[in-house]
Amino acid sequence: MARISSSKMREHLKVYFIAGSTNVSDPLPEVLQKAIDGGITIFQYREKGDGALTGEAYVTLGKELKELCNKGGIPFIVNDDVELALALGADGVHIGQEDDNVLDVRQKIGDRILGVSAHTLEEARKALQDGADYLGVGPVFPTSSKNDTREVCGPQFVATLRGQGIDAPIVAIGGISITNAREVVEGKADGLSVISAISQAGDPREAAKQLKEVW
Ligand code: 3NM
Repeated sequence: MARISSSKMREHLKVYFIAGSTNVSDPLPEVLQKAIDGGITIFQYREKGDGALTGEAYVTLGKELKELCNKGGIPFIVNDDVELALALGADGVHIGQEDDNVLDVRQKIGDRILGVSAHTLEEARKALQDGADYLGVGPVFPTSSKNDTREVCGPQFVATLRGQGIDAPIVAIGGISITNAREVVEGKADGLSVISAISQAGDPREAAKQLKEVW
């Protein structure tokens, strides 16, 4: 296996759904299946926050979600847990600046996909140098799905990074909805990453479909 190409990575990033059991009112596998039916292009299992599953329940849910992604033909990414990613045979891992060291994670996961959150030019450069396949940039808008975000950077920050020579695949995150998704696309991101726009939607399938149509 070789590292994923930038062009393939960009295709996968288009509609990037992130969720854990605390982000949904219906069972997450049901919501994920609807999102897959609506056309999401990648999924990240992010089990965080009050009431997050631990132990066997955490692993069992991950296994079920991974199977749905496999059947749906989309990559399954695990947030910030290399051991779980390896145990489940995930397609990749996403880490933040506060998580494990990028070089260490790259070494542990081999050629699997590695995504890294970056909020400045320096963080972006370092993450890519150390082995990231894509960058997560945000929050581009205010979000209520994560408490400890950095300051809102706006969708134009992605274009700023492009102007500074970062041409790696970038997915924008934070407060993205169908009403502002076009601004993100125009800001030169390769993908839209959302939690609530799909997980809290009355119809997750339709929400995913509409986000896909923005492209
Ligand atoms: N990371 P929603 S913002 C998981 O800025 C996450 O790095 C962010 O959720 C960052 O789509 C965020 O509901 C939450 O706003 C995104």
